[in-house]
Amino acid sequence: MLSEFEEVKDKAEEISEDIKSELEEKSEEVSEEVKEVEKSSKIKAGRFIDLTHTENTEKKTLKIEDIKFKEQEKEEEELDENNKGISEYEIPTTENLSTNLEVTEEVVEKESIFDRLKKGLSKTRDSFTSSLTNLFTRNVKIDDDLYDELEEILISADIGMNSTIEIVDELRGEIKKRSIKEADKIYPVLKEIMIKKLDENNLDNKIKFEKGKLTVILVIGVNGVGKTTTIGKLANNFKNEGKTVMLAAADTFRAAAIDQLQEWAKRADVELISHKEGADPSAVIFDAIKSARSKDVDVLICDTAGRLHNKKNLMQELDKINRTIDTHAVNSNRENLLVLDATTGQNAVSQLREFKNVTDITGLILTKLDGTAKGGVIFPLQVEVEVPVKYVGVGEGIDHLQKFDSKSFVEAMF
Ligand SMILES: Nc1nc2c(ncn2[C@@H]2O[C@H](COP(=O)(O)OP(=O)(O)O)[C@@H](O)[C@H]2O)c(=O)[nH]1
Ligand SMILES: [Mg+2]
Repeated sequence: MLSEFEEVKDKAEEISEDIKSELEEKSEEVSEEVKEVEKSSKIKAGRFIDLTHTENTEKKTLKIEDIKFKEQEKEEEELDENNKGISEYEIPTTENLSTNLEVTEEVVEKESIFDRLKKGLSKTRDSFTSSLTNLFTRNVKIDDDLYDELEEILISADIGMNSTIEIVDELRGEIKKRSIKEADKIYPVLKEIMIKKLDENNLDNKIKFEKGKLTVILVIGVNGVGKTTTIGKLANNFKNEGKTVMLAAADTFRAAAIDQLQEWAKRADVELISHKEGADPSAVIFDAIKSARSKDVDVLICDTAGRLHNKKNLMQELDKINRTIDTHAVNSNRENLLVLDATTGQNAVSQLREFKNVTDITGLILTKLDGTAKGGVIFPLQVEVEVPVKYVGVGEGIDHLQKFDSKSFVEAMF
C-alpha cells in the first residue's frame, strides 16, 4: 500500500517537473516575441509609445528613443557646424520668414478666438439651434404658424419681445421679397437679419484711443457681474496691443476687492494705484490720473464698487468720480463701461436702464456668456436700449475677453 503511494507520488513529481520546464520554455518564447513586437513598433512609430505594453516597457522604449534623439540632435548640430560659412546655402530671408510667421499666427489666432467664442456660446446655441432646426425642417410650409413658433423660440432665447417682433417682421418682408417658399431656406435669411439688427446700434464699438492722449475707462456695474475680472482681462488685451496700462483700485469698499485687483495687475503685468480700504474712491482716481499723466500712460482703467441697493448713494459716488475725471483728466478720452452678467438674462436689461438714468454709458461688456443659455440678451441691450456692446466675456481666464463682433457672435449662436 505504502509502496503504491510512493509510486504515485514519484509519478506526480515527474509530471510536475515536466509541466514546469515546458512552462519555462513557453515563457521564454513569449518574451522573445514581445521583444520582437516592441522592436518593430518602435521602428514604425518612432517616439510612439505602445500603451498595451507594460510600464517598464514604456520606460525602456522612451529611454532608447531619447538616446536616439540625442544622437540625431548631435548629428544635426555637427551638420550645422559644417554648414557654417557655406555661402551658396539657401537661407530664407528674415523678411520672408517673418511675413510667413505673421500670416500663420494671424490665421491660428483668428481660429482660436472664434473657437473660444463658439465654445463660450455653446449653451445658448444648444437650446436655440435645436429648436430652430426642428422648426425649419418640420414645417415645410411657410405660414403664420411657423412665424408664431419662431417668435416663441426667439423670446425663450432671451432675445426680448420688441427685438423679436422687429426681427420676425423684417424676416417676413425679406421672405416675401425674395419669394422664398421652403422653410429650410429661412435659416440664412434669419441669420442675416439678426446680424443687421446687432449692427444697427453697434457701428462704432471701439474704445477711443489717440496717440499721446490718455484714455480713462471707468468700469461700473452691480456686485458680482465680473467688473474686477474684466479689468484684468482688458489690461491684458491692451497690453498685448502695445499700450501702457495703469489700474486704479477705486472699489475701496472691501480690502479683498483691492487685493483681487492687485492680483490681476500682477497677472497682466501692469501698474496699480490703490489706497487703504474705506478710502474715498475719487481720491484714488485723482492719484491715479496724476501718476498716469506723469508716466505717459496710454490707458487708465478704474474699478468701482457695485452697490446698487441705494441708488442715491451710487449716483452721488458716480457723480463725484465723473467730476474728478472731468476736472483732472481734461482733454482725455473718456469711456464709461457698464459690465452686465449675461446669466441674469432680462435682469441685465433693467440694470442697463437704471444705470443709464444715473450716468453716461458709452459701452457695455457682457460677461459669463460661457455659463448661460441666455446669450440672446445682447439683442434687447443693443436694439432696445441702444448701447453698444464693446466686449464679451467667455470664461474666467485672462484670455477670455473678446472684442464684440456681430457677425462672429451670430455665427457662434447658430
Ligand atoms: N464663467 C465666467 N465667469 C466670470 C466671467 N467674468 C467674471 N467671472 C466670475 O464672476 C465672479 C465675480 O467676478 P468679479 O470680477 O469679482 O465681479 P465684480 O464684483 O463685478 O468685480 C468671479 O468668480 C469671476 O471669476 C466670465 O466671463 N465667465
Ligand atoms: Mg470687484
